[in-house]
Amino acid sequence: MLIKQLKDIPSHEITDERLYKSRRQFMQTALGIGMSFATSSLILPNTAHAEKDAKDLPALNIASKSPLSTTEEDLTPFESVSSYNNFYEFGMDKDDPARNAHTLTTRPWSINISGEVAKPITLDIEDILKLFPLEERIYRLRCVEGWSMVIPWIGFSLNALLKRAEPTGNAKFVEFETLLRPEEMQGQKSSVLAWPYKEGLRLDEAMHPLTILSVGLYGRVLPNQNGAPIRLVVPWKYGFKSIKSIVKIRLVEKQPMGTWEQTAANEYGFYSNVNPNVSHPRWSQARERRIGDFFKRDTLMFNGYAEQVASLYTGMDLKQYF
Ligand SMILES: Nc1nc2c(c(=O)[nH]1)N[C@H]1C(S)=C(S)[C@@H](COP(=O)(O)O)O[C@H]1N2
Ligand SMILES: [Mo]
Repeated sequence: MLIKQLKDIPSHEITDERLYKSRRQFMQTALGIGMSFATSSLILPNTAHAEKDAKDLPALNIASKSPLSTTEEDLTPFESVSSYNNFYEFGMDKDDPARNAHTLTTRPWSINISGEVAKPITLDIEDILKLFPLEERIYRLRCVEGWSMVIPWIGFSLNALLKRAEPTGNAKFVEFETLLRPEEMQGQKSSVLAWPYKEGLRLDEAMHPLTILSVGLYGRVLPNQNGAPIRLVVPWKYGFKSIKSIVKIRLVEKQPMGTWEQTAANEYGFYSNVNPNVSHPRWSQARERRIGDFFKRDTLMFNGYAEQVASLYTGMDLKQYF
């Protein structure tokens, strides 16, 4: 079953990194580009529909810069953040989302919060933008594939939204769901994943102040390819937990099953905390390449947020609960 699913996944996701690199180098050579050229210049595709510049997008009203930001590292340029993406609803290659996500209409848009809550609510995105003061939060994002970025998100803590629905004592986990609209999300016409995309967090992870809902980056509304109009960002977990274009949030008693866990449970665990000591079966997680860099760097425990989040996992064997 797994093999069947995997045959649809592009080769760079299933070959190891050495092969991927040599394929890139082969492509560079084939294109007549010198090997000495850093991979970063090749990685960034030409995308006719992608915003060339953050200034092409509407600006957001930002109330403050969060003290929870990571400030010691260079930001990944807007052009890379908005052109090198994983968003399988728009295709499986890194440049597909920037090319295809313009078909998504992000208004009207609402998020429904239901399940184990005293006050189920549906909030319109315009009301969300009025209700919650927006902060700039600079976070590292690390994909399980071995690349990373540093992104100035605009958003607010998820706990502010969840508290409005008043979770009951039975709420132990939170499940998130992406929009299902194959007319506008061409990737949903393929069965490479079970749509709609879903992800889950434990309630304490969801309530942690570092966990945000993001509505923008670089001071502007989110480019569609980054999960417009609203997406999750959980900086100490692998990128796939940060689900995009959310329409449903459900508080539940039992641990929910995320789309990637459902696709390959031996590869993608429920927790998926960034952990250099626990390898993915096909890729070591010890090192990573920051987009734009040539050399790899060491991956940090909990992606560098150990001080804030390690206590959530006290006493847990993180090899078992990967
Ligand atoms: N709905 C949805 N959300 C998603 C994905 C996806 O395919 N569909 N990909 C995930 C993965 S694997 C990563 S690494 C991040 C990438 O976020 P970015 O493109 O904004 O950097 O989004 C995550 N959220
Ligand atoms: Mo990812």
